[in-house]
Amino acid sequence: MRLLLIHPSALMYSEIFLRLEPLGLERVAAAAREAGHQVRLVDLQVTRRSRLEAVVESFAPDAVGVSLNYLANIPEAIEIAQHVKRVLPGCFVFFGGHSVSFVAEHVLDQAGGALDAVVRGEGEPAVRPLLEAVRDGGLAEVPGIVTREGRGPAPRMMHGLDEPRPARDLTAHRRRYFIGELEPCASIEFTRGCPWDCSFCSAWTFYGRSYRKATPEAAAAELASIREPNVFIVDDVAFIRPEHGDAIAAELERRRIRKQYYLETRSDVLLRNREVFERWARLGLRYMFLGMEALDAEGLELYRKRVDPDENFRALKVARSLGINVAVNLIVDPAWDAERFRTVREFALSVPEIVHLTVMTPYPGTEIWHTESRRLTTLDYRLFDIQHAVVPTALPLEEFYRELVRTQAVINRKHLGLSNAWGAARILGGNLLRGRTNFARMLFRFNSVYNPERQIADHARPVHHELPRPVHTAPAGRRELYVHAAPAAHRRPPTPPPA
Ligand code: B12
Ligand code: SF4
Repeated sequence: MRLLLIHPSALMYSEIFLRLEPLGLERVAAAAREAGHQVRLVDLQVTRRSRLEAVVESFAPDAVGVSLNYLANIPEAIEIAQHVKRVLPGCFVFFGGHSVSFVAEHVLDQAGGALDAVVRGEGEPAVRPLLEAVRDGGLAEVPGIVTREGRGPAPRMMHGLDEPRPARDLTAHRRRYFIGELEPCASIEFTRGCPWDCSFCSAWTFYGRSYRKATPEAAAAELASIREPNVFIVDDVAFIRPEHGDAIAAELERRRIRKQYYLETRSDVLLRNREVFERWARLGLRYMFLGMEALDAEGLELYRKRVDPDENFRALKVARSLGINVAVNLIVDPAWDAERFRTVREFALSVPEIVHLTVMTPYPGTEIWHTESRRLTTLDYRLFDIQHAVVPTALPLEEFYRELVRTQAVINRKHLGLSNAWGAARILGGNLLRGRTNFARMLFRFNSVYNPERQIADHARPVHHELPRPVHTAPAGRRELYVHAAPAAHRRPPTPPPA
């Protein structure tokens, strides 16, 4: 069969700092190709919509799958499905990915006849049976399937991550993927899942709190096959198991692989496993993203982060001593007043780290979707991008955005190195000389992307598709939130989080 896989556009407020390859979709593509299908992939983060339309006509796919990791992309995906059905009425259209797994039935209703199915959970084990069923019948038996007739069997979970290797050859324009000054940048996955259970996050509920690892040999072989000099490690929390990080490092040393890396981890993991991060710093680890989330103990407890402020600050010191540049994330509570924003600005300017701000947002699949008692002020999918306030703000909304953007602007001037003109000029000069323009563009785009008037205007756009209204009852048990019920082998958290 001919299968066309599509990744929607980048979200405006994130593409300024990064734009990364659609790794999940490349893995789904690889699984379909292994099953003998002809596969094309269009990534709208880096491809014009007109090109997609041309491919739909010339390739005339039998099936089209759209990746929906982000709620904010759902209206665009529905619109793409409608377009495909208009041009190719017989084509089977399905959605899959993280966010849509939590709202599958609702999206099927909203898309009407344009959408044939949603696949919940991991795409690799589902795509072969799905395409067979599209050809031969038996759709209701496909693991993870949801159609207008109802749900099929529970989604299947892969035992390991070594296969299939992402079909990177299917992504055109790979030079356009970047994160900060790491350009061009590929992505890789060493582990999948997270054993913690933060209340605002759906990473753990999607994988049922399971945790799986690639073998060090397969991880190193995949890295060796990547042409880009920079790599973003997509793991939710890198190097939870130090011996796993060490074993991959040993393989890289043996094969003499040298790249620059960016990863995400937690403060307690960095403190506990300092040596492995030190070894990776020698191998090229340049940037690290630490989810600090809150500056005070009260906030950390509210988000069930299971670290204290002291650990967070000690982790920053350790990263500095290893020469790793750190980006920290803080969650902006819409209840913040001007004084609170001022404190955060002061903090951000007092530390050498890059500070990111994301607005507290209850997502389907998170605990706070059920327990957050403040009423949602909007159900517009497009505003659920953690850059907009979707619950009431203590400040008038305009003032909230003014404070938010002011704080981000102060932080970004620092982040982009403008307070250190020589540093910025060096990076910029080097990148431009090498023909890399993403970083340069990013430097100049900040003011056009981040501005309070635009954020306010986003709230006034006509809304065609809305999220379902949350049911405000705490789930009977956390398993009710899971997409995947983890098989016993993967169920035990590798490092029990402290009580
Ligand atoms: C890496 C990552 C990113 C990367 C890469 C994104 C990209 N281009 O793919 C970067 C850093 C760019 C990023 C950015 C953001 N991210 Co992000 N990201 C992740 C993370 C940590 C891992 C995703 C990943 O690559 N996993 C590995 C691959 C192999 O798995 P996968 O993509 O999930 O794909 C599998 C399945 O989902 C499924 N699947 C996927 N697509 C399809 C399609 C079909 C047809 C089928 C059948 C199946 C299928 O099969 C795949 C293989 O099993 C997840 C958390 C998580 N653990 O999922 C958050 C997560 C997806 N991100 C999140 C958020 C909020 C964001 C941002 C909005 C944050 C911000 N403000 O900057 C931006 C928005 C990005 C954008 N669209 O412009 C939220 C999603 C919230 C939501 N419900 O909408 C998550 C869940 C994290 C969280 N804490 O809750 N992100
Ligand atoms: S540690 Fe990170 S990935 Fe894990 S549940 Fe918390 S926020 Fe989500």
